[in-house]
Amino acid sequence: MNKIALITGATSGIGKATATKLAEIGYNIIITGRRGDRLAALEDELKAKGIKVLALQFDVRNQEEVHNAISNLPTEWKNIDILVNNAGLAVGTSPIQDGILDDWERMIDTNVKGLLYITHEVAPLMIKNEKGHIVNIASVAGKEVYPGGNVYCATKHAVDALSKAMRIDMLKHNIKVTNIAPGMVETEFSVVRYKGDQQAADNVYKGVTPLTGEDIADTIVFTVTRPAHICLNDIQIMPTAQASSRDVNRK
Ligand code: NDP
Ligand code: 8X3
Repeated sequence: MNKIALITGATSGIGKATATKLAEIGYNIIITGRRGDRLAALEDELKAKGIKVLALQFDVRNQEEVHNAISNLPTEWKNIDILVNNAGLAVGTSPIQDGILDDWERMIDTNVKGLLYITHEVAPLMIKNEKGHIVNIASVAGKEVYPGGNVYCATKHAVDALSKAMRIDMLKHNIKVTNIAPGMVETEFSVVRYKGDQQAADNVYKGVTPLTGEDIADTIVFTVTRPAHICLNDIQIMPTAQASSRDVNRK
């Protein structure tokens, strides 16, 4: 059996590109997400590359669904080598006093609690094998805060902290933990953040060449293919036209 990678949020953007690039170097892939039609289409695409694919449809916010999906993995899929904790989102850009509570719950439940639920199920499988690699997709928003970023930034600061904490907890089990902190990546991220307002989403990338999901996937492939004795702890990757959350060189 080839090595196995589980990628959360594989139906779009960074997760989809990562599933594709890991499949291209021979990993068998577990893809997850809520949208079943997207999962089925990706399953077919990846299988055409000659690897094995398992599609699991669940919401990372639902602890019971996460537990059932991972604890019922067929035996041959339990030896997960790589977990990419990618599922996540931003919703809204309101200042704190105008924040919509449901948006806050969605971000906290997905980006923090969802990541924890998955890791709580998968880490014991890796510990059993005394090897593995957990890649957490954080953000520049986990390194800085910016206007309207409040709760999203807080969730990504939490991911940054959890990456450091997991690295300590996993140390004696020979499990690597990598934190990846991208700047602007053009995916469905901004359409989700602006609740379907395509114009607002397009404005985020206006006048710059943003990163692509494939750029982040290339970085993840590089990270997980280092020799056993090397762990890349924390990678910040930005478009050349972006120095920080607020410093963007638009033409
Ligand atoms: P996309 O919106 O394109 O993809 C997000 C993915 O997360 C989708 O596959 C979606 O699947 C999944 N997802 C969201 N909520 C849930 C949920 N409750 N349960 C299961 N899956 C869920 O955005 P990106 O690819 O850009 O985002 C991926 C990660 O990268 C996120 O964590 C984001 O915060 C982070 N990031 C993004 C940046 C950017 O500029 N784009 C920059 C820095 C970090 P589905 O809807 O099918 O459930
Ligand atoms: C996504 C990047 O700058 O919108 O995490 O927070 S940003």
